[in-house]
Amino acid sequence: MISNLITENFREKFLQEPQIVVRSPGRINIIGEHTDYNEGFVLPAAIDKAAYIAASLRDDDEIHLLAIDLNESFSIKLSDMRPVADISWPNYILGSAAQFIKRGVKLPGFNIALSSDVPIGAGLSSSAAVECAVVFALNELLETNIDRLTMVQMAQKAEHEFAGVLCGIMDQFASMMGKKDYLIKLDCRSLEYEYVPFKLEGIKVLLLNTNVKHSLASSEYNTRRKECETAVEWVREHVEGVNSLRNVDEKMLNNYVLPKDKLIDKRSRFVVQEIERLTEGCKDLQHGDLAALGKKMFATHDGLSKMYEVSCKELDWLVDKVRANKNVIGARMMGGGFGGCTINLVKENAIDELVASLKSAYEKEMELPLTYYIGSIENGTEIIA
Ligand code: GAF
Repeated sequence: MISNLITENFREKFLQEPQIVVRSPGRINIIGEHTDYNEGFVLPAAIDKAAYIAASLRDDDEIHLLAIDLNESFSIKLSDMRPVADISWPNYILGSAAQFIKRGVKLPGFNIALSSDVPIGAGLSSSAAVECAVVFALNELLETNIDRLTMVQMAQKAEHEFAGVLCGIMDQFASMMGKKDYLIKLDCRSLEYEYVPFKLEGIKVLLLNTNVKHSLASSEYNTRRKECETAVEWVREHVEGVNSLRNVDEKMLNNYVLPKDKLIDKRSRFVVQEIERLTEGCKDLQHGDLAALGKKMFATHDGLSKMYEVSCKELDWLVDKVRANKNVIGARMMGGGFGGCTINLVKENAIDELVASLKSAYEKEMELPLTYYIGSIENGTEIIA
């Protein structure tokens, strides 16, 4: 059990018992990609892969961290807390702790041991899982009584300020608010959400990991964000009350964006179409029309690949290979892009054969391993000990 492992490691390193052990999951997203920072909708869920932290407060001003899986330690004084340049993992913890200081909470030193089975760089939000776990644990230990939604926003800020990725709110929201067997339909403008049942008879969520680490992801991600903001500015010059692509339709793009710049048009048109696709996809789910939802997932992939240009040859290959397979209802790349996983809705009894045939062909052609997981949908951030 991972909670035993983490407690034992904590004990060995810090010579004390942890005061709390928290689990916070990674996420999948059925449809609605790159829509969150454009104030659109997303449809994510928390999964059974999670980050686990054991934590205790100290009575001095020192922070001591242990990454069990990497066998690495890191220490810093509270007064020196700032983003670290050479190693990334402490930043997710420090950035989350820094949010308490920003809120005027008197933060003492602390010890944290971290372990995670969310594969890194797989587009399953391993960083959001850590951020949510840390914010949640410190909130408990400090008795600050911060509500979950605010904690989601604090975890998101940690990513902005200490990891330098200007992410939307989807990943942290899904990790913190996940509910077993439900998707979350989240309106990223109002932050209103509803849980959508997602227990499909005979169909599983299959995640195929390209094992391409998305090294371009953070710089290109921030560029995409800027491109979308540019489109909004151009439309706003002509249409009152436009604050985000959520308020924009394709006619506005034809009139005010396309004549100015084809690239900005392509980017923003993808987002406008994707927001619409998600809305329609939710109706498909409601009507039990999985085939229609699946088609939209393929369309999302094509948009992400050709219009938003955040795919890569390995992701495209995996999606193309399952396109005509009658056992695959829908497939697309998932998350920020440039690597990571594809998400596939697959008939349960066809999974083994599908994986076996893809694996040998993929590994031969791409010279990379193909790994896979079944995404089972679980609860969000919680105390486990
Ligand atoms: C990353 C980001 F962190 C999310 O906020 C979201 O924008 C996603 O990429 C793309 O949909 O996971």
